[in-house]
Amino acid sequence: MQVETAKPVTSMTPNTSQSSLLPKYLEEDELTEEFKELLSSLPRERGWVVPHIYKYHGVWHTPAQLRGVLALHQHFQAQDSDILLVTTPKSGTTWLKSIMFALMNRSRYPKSEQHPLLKTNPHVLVPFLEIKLYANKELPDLASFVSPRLFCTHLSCTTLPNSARDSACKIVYLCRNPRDTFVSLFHFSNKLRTPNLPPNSIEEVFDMFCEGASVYGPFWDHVLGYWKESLRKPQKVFFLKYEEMKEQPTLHLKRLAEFLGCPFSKVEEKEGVVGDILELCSFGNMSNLVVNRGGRLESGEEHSAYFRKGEVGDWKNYMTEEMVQRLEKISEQKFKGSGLCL
Ligand code: PAP
Repeated sequence: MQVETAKPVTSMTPNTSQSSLLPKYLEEDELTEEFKELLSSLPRERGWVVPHIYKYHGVWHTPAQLRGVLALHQHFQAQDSDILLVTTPKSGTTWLKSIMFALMNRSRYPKSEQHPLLKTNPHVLVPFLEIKLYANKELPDLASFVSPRLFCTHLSCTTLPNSARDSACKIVYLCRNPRDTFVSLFHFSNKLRTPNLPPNSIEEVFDMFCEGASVYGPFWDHVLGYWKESLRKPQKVFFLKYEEMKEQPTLHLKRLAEFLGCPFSKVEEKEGVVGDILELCSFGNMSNLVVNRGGRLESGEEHSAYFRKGEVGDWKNYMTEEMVQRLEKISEQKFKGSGLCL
């Protein structure tokens, strides 16, 4: 199984003007009148990075994200052979992008110093649909992606394009416990805020997270939607938690390979291919690569912003007992009777 490598993007020189520090998909300029009208009809909340986020079909988006979602709905056609990696923001997207890229391209790039992941950031190799491919005015040319195409999205189950839901394309879903997800999102949002703006206070954005007002939130609805789909259609939706991947990476990588229809052969197992992929994609390795320590994505984010600690349980360093209790209570209420526990 092989997927086409998307073209690497050369690093952009950091620009110190206020708006240019924002990733493109977070900027609000150049919105059409029609789009502004749509925004004015939607519920609005203060944004964590940009001034406002808007609730569209039950999900919170920045204006630029929403523009990508609409373009995606209008133009993207999933193919039966497509593979979609779907994640809640800050659940380990970068990690699973690397793992899935390495897994699906393992015959093309066996363990070697030429592996694309050593030279190219995972977000370039496995692009986001709504915040990269469909984020610009021009529509993407997907002809260079060979089957099976591998894309990533943060879209909720309820806002996936119909073709993704109705086709036989496979979905790999990744989530993470709400405590670490929140802490990671808090840090990331402050990285994206311009130096001229004061950082978000943890208390303020915590309230917003609990109330569901975070990008692609409510967090609990996102996770629960895919959890239920994975129970209903286990052949279509593979549900994975960051914590279980951390705890038993070999087991889950093998399960993932089986789900995707490219199980490891006995010979591969004997040759240590599973371990090689995990080592290549490990936090220690990826975060120390020159490409990931410097440079930016075309959309503006520094590569290094995607590699902070990569641990389970960092929330203990940031959250009070009261905050933890509040999250517990919400999870209990939202997940009651579903069998889901995070
Ligand atoms: P995204 O959803 O915005 O694309 P995402 O990659 O999910 O971002 O978030 C980055 C988180 O994944 C960071 O978590 P932290 O803030 O708690 O540290 C980052 O450190 C973690 N991460 C990135 N790469 C890896 C990896 N190879 N292994 C484990 N965790 C990783």
